[in-house]
Amino acid sequence: MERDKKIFSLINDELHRQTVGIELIASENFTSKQVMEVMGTCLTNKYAEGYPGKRYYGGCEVVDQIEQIAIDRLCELFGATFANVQPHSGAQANAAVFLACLKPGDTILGFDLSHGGHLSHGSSVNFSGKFFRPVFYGVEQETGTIDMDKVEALAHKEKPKLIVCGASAYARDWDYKRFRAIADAVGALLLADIAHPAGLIAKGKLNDPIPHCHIVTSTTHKTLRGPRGGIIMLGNDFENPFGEKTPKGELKMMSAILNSAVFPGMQGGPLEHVIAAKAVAFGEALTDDFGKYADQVMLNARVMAQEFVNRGYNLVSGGTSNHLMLLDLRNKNISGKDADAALGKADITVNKNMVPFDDKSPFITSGIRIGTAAITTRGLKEQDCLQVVDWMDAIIKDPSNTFLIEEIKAKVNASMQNFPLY
Ligand code: DSN
Repeated sequence: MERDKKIFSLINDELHRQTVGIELIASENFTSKQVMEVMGTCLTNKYAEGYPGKRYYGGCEVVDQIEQIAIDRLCELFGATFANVQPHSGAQANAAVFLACLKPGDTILGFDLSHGGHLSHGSSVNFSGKFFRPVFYGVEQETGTIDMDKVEALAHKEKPKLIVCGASAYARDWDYKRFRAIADAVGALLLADIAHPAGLIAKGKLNDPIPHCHIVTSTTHKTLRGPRGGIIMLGNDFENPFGEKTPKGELKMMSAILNSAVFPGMQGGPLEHVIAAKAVAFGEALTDDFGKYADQVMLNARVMAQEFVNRGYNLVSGGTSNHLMLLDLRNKNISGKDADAALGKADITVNKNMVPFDDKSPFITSGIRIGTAAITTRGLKEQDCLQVVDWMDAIIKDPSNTFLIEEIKAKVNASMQNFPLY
């Protein structure tokens, strides 16, 4: 069969783009070569509806082993007692949890999208906000952080069935223990969506949700540096179905209920090529090297955040405790959209982002979100991060100076040659 030149040529264009630029989108990363290789294998040909040992198709003896390895490695990585590695994405994982635990119209308490939350935690434009009754906590205007007393008061007022902690643009750690105390007090289940910080949590660099949250979901491709996909985990709450910790009788078979919520509830056949790549990524994350990467991700983020502060930038919450920061550009006289576009012209990729209490629309925004996972994978260290901030600051201060942007772009491209991608 003739090779599809058009598509391969476009893939080459994308590889070039990723190679020459500085990737600062907080939800992106670069997988290892072997993770990518595994995704492009014959495993994509296989249908395997069901779970290892309980499939609806013949010929699953090999993929059964692969999926079981992925499950076992994931449980080892996070100290989980149960894992489902089939969700196609984080949003699918969350949807499966809602399907398993809620009835239409039930109340969910999540983090406000406009304060840094995620669409799938109850936003009105997402199914989670249409089928359930969402209420939201947010951050304080003065501090940019969550006031747990206010979360507690809201939970007592609204009596949610499910509380969600986790975000897409929150630069601080989560008090899972306090969230659990609140959930217990109002009889709610607690879900942590750790899509962003998963790789940092896996290596013990941030608070651990597993001992405190009934259910934990994540994506696999952000700080965790795996293929695009989702996962669901349980800690100890449902280990002893009849024990004191089991919150509700009908949830005593939680692992079975979650499995059937993913398949057949939300999805059909699992993507075994992606599950195999997840297994490879979990294996990589179990190594000591991954711990060093996690440390460097956080160090790079702290160095960048401090440098932005030194240069007069307002950061939501004043800095960062994880891999990302949210710059409020309102004192810089430029919108998130325009900053994103100007930086993009110099091959520095960020995303425009609403800031809490934003007066601009989600298409314009007052902020940009910056993350350090991808540049850290690439090998950038603290000094390199200072240089990146210098380039960004120059462009943000003078976004229509095409000569300056071209000059910085050339420097960016030259500098990235020192950090080979593959
Ligand atoms: N919300 C996206 C992000 O963090 O970029 C992921 O769904």
